[in-house]
Amino acid sequence: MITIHGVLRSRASRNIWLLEEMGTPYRHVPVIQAYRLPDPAAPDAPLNTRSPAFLALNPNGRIPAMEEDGLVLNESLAINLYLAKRHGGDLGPRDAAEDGEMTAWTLWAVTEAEPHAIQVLYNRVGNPTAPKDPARADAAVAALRAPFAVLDAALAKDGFVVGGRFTVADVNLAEVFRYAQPAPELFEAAPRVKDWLARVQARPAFRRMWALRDAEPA
Ligand SMILES: N[C@@H](CCC(=O)N[C@@H](CS)C(=O)NCC(=O)O)C(=O)O
Repeated sequence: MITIHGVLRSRASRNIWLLEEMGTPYRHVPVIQAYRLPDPAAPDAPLNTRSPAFLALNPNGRIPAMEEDGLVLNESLAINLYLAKRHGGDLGPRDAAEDGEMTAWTLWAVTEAEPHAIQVLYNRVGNPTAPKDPARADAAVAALRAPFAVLDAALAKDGFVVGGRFTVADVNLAEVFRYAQPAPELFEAAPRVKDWLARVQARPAFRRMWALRDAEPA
């Protein structure tokens, strides 16, 4: 049985979306971020990212973590690549070339886009640990213009990034580009990215994940 540790109001959403796409049974343990608790070390505190039981799974103290058959994996996007290859059929790669492309898009998302996209989210919507900084949001938007143009061009051929079909690469990219949604100007300048994100977020599996996320305490 696959277990995902981490509340859905975290990068664990990526894994739950993919698992809902695959229809694979899984167990969900809602480990919460320590910074969201008044006293994470209190005896009655819920399981959190500083709990010894969780640190044994991920010594970085970050959610998500995944367990399956004795394997423990950290890093949300690596977890998705593993799950897609092991259980995902055509959501995963059909051959080594597609494997390379899916890995490349995933690493591109996490290096070129995520550091800026998260700043858009934090500084236009809210940051759990610091006040909003509009100048920082604007700088992040400026830095995202080039990655948006690259993805927009890649989507021109058939509307997906790998293999002409919806894959784990789209899940991994979409979950990073979602953080930039509070900057609509980026999407207006990249209409294929706008259309693609709307299409993938309209998928029943994404909607199911989002409903589960909305059901969690804010
Ligand atoms: N690169 C990691 C980042 C994980 C991460 O930063 N998780 C956040 C929640 S989205 C977290 O656990 N924060 C808890 C904390 O900092 O105490 C991944 O993608 O899994």
